[in-house]
Amino acid sequence: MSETIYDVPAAWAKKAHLNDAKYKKMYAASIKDPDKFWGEQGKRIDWFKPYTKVRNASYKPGKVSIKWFEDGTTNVSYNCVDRHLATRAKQTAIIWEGDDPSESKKITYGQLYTEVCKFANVLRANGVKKGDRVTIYMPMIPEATYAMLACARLGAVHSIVFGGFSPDSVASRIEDSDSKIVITADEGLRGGRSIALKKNVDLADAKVKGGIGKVIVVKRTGGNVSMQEGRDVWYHEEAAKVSGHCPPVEMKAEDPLFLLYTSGSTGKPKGVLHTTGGYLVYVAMTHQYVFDYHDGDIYWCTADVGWVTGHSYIVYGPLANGATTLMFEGIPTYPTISRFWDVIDKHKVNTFYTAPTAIRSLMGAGEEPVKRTKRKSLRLLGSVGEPINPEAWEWYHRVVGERRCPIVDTWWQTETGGILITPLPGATKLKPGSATRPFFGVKPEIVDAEGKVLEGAAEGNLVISESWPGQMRTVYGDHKRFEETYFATYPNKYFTGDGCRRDADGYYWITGRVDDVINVSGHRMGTAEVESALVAHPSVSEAAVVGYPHDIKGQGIYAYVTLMTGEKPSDALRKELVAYVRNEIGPIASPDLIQFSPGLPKTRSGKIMRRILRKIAEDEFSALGDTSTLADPAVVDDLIENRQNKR
Ligand code: 6R9
Repeated sequence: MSETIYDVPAAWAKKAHLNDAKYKKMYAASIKDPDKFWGEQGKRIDWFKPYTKVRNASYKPGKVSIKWFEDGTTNVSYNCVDRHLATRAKQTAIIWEGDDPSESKKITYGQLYTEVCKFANVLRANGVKKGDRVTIYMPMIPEATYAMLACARLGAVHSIVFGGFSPDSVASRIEDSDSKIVITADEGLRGGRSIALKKNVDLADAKVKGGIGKVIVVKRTGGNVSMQEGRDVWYHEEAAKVSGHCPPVEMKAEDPLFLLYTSGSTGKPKGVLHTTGGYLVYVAMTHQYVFDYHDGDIYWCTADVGWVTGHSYIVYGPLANGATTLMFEGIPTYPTISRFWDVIDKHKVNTFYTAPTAIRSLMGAGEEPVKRTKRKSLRLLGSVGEPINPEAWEWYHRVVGERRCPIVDTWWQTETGGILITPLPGATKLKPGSATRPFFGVKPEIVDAEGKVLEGAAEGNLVISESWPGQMRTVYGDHKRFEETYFATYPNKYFTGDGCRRDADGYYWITGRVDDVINVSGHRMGTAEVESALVAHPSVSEAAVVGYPHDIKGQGIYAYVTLMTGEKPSDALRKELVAYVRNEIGPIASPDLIQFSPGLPKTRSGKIMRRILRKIAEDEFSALGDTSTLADPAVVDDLIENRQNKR
């Protein structure tokens, strides 16, 4: 395979924190003596009581336990806010860019301190204590960050639910996390359209056993909402009653910081639990090195705080480093398709971190909408969420970055807390489509189906064989599920669920999920979740969902649906099913294609053979493989004949 290699630009070699030799030396040291390496790195945050133990992690079957810096105490909110006050009180912490380009504001570290303290005092006045879970269902406004840091300040555990999720999804996450309180806004605003967040919380309340105890409502649009006496309070009214000081609670390194629900192969989304000390050390360090952060940089990650990328690289990593982080409420195409580039010019953004799906959709509009902007401030580009195809990479590099900006293609997961495989600007030569090399302390391995570790150039499943401080600690309330999902497939290794190839230069190329998770526009969706939403519809008897290649989204959702006896397939029913799934889970789960099929390919023991359904959805009829174990091979001919065309 011919591949282009991009050298480190000369301007970068001079100013970057790292070069290739330094990377190699530090990497070797991090693997040889992790205790020493992380013992030093842990000092990048402030501790109330210093740790004496660094790492205490075991992946042993039945005994998985992960602890870092366990006897130290600290507070995340203190590290992201208070400790910067002496030197940065007047420096901008957050640049907020509203959905409407006429709306933006800057929040200094001094103001951030007051806002976070007020929010914490409001939470406390409304009954929140250390260890309580708090659900946050918010648009991309500064109050979302204040709320996160306020929880951290009190030692409460936040669980953010993405604003695009349905009332059902909100309800099941509130119930699973046993949150007594929800923070929301009257409405969100995206692309000129409002999203009825408060109304969704009202609808969710009816579905939560015992109901929601308390709802704090931030006023964003001033839209009409109904407030329920005794349950709902306005944030601005509560905030007017409290002081702008609130002492941070002393937390143990392994006390929980947040829960974030993510989709897996089976069952309901799981609550990924991250803790205090190790997580903060890891996100601060990766933010510094991966984005080659220097004081004065204007840094923009376009994610939503509802996803892990927003947690680690809009809020915690940048703020721990005293950076200026840009928070964007809107979408890339509103009011025009030049919006991203206009915002870069408006705020003189130096580092821009986005998702391949956004790049592919903007690519479709050609170069002109980019070229009409200057982008002179840009120095570094980043990508996250899914494999970036080399065409999109090249376009991003050539058109957006005018060949002077390196691209960091960062591979990681909700579970990993921070970036694990990535180029480091200044140190790493780039190959379009490759996440390149492991970050410090990360030991990736490629294994075959039997778990044999493959050496040299190889392709197989990606596992990580040592612990790193940002790693998730458990599935909330279900440690057994944690062990079974991540540590049972390949004993003594963390299984990522991703396929991967390592080339002769030791570069890693992520090939996508190898389990029943599909990645739609960088968002994870379990096929089982979409299937259970479909079969809940009265006309549906059975459903099987797979991913298929989609030009913009990366993967689209392809659903095979068997109807109840007597139900007739129709376009109207197809539309109804799409709307039904949107309503059950949220718009990101909408099936792109629905094929009505009288039967699904099953083994004689009744197991659906997804491999075959995947191949049909991918248009690879010649590669169906062995179909001899099928109970009724004729089903396959019907499926091929009636396959849905790609849009
Ligand atoms: C951070 C985030 C995780 C899954 C992961 C993988 C895919 C993320 C990627 C990538 C190729 C990259 N993924 N970054 N694949 N190259 N640079 O996205 O977390 O939402 O949990 O998704 O996303 O398949 O396993 P999350």
